[in-house]
Amino acid sequence: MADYQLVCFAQSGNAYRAALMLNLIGADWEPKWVDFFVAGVQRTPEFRGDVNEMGEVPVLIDNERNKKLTQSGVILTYLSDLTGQFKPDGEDARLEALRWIIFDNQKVNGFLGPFRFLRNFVKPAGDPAVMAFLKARIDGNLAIVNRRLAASPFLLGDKPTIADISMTGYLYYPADEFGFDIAKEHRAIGAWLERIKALPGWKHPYEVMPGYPLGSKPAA
Ligand SMILES: N[C@@H](CCC(=O)N[C@@H](CS)C(=O)NCC(=O)O)C(=O)O
Repeated sequence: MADYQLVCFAQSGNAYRAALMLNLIGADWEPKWVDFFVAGVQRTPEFRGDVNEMGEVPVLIDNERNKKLTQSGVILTYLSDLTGQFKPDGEDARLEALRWIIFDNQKVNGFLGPFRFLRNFVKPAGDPAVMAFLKARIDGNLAIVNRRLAASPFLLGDKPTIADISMTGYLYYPADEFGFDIAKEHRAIGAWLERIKALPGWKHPYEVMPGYPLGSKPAA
C-alpha cells in the first residue's frame, strides 16, 4: 500500500491542492476516487460516518502514521511540517501563509469552485443573478492576488510555500470551464502559474487525479 492515499476526484480544485503538494514533495501516494457527481457519495451516511463528517474531499490518509486529515489547508500544513518542504520560514511567515490560505479558501477558490460548478455541472445552470454576484467577487479577489504577485514571485516572497499551493486550487482548469481566462486577464497570476508549473513534479489536475472526463469510471 502507498504511504498516503488521497480521497479525491479530478474536477475538485480543493483536492488538487493536496494532490499537487503530494506530487511536489515526491510522496508515495495513490488517489482514491469518489463518485461525487453521479452517486453523490459524499452525501451518504457511510461517507460522513467513516470518511469525513464534513462531507467533503480532500481527505488525506497517512497509512504510516495512522492519521486521517481533512481540509486542504490542514493537509498542506501537515505535509509541510512533516517534510520541511514548502514550509513558511518562521512564525511570522507561518501566520502570513495561514492568512492567504484562509483568504483563498473563502474568497478566491472559495468562489471560483461554486461558480465553475454552477456553470458546468448542474442543470439548469446557476441563476444569472447568482453567477453575476460570484463573478464580481471573483474579479475583485483575483485582482487582490494579482497585485500581490506583481510585487513578488510567490505569495510570501522569493520561495513557493503552502500558501501558493493552496492558491492554485482551480486556477489550472481550462478557461472555457469559467468563460474567462484567468491567466490572461490577471497577468501576474498567469506568470506565477507558469512558475509553479515549472516545479519538479507539477501535474495538471486532470492528470494527477482520476475521473476525467466526467462519466469515466476509474477504480474507486
Ligand atoms: N475548504 C475545504 C473545501 C472542500 C470542498 O468544498 N470540497 C468540495 C469538493 S471540490 C466538496 O467536497 N463539497 C461537498 C459539499 O460541499 O457538499 C478544503 O479546502 O478542503
